Amino acid sequence: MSRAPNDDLPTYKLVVVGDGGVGKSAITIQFFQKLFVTDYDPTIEDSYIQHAEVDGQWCILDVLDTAGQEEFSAMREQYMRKGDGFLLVYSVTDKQSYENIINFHTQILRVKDRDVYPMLLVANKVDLVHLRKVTEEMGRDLAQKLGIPYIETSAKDPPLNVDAAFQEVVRIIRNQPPAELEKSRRKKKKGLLGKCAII
Ligand SMILES: Nc1nc2c(ncn2[C@@H]2O[C@H](COP(=O)(O)OP(=O)(O)OP(=O)(O)O)[C@@H](O)[C@H]2O)c(=O)[nH]1
Ligand SMILES: [Mg+2]
Repeated sequence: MSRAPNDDLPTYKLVVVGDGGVGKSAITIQFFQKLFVTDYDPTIEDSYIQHAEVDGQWCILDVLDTAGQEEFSAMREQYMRKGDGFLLVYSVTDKQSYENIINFHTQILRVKDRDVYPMLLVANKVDLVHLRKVTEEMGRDLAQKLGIPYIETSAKDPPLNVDAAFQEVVRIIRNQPPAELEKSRRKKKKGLLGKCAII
């Protein structure tokens, strides 16, 4: 691992979400450790940190690999509050995981109290061509509906677009208009004033 030129770097907290078994840990471990984990060991919560260079600029990536299993869903709000950007992962072999993306998207916006937030739709396991149930078109349609970019990945060796997915989220975070934050603050204030007026 090459060292970053200095320690005064922006840190981006990325959070990987999606249903159980879609490959969140496989993608994260492939990115950080350059290996494919074949076993399924359900995650409770794991975090990884690493310097990374994206578009010639160094940063620190602090990645949280979350639990997809429903029994751990109570932890969601807490980690959503911490994230600067999110990878919304589903498996192209699992239609239910695709349909559940909307719930993660909605919950993130609600927790953040924003209309938009840096997110990337990640269609994983595209190497499993014969088991594929969610087409690229369906993925792109959903991404368009949510107003977020789309990427297809495979965590299996040789990996496809795994580095690209993390880099893309950093790009989305860096490129978000500063006005967005201000807009959501105003919205909040307006909401409070509105409530006062009713009372
Ligand atoms: N063929 C193939 N298998 C994958 C891919 N990604 C993950 N898998 C396999 O799918 C299973 C589940 O992967 P995990 O990464 O553990 O799934 P997860 O989303 O982290 O699941 P939770 O931690 O329970 O939320 C494992 O057996 C992985 O080896 C992929 O891109 N291609
Ligand atoms: Mg996992």
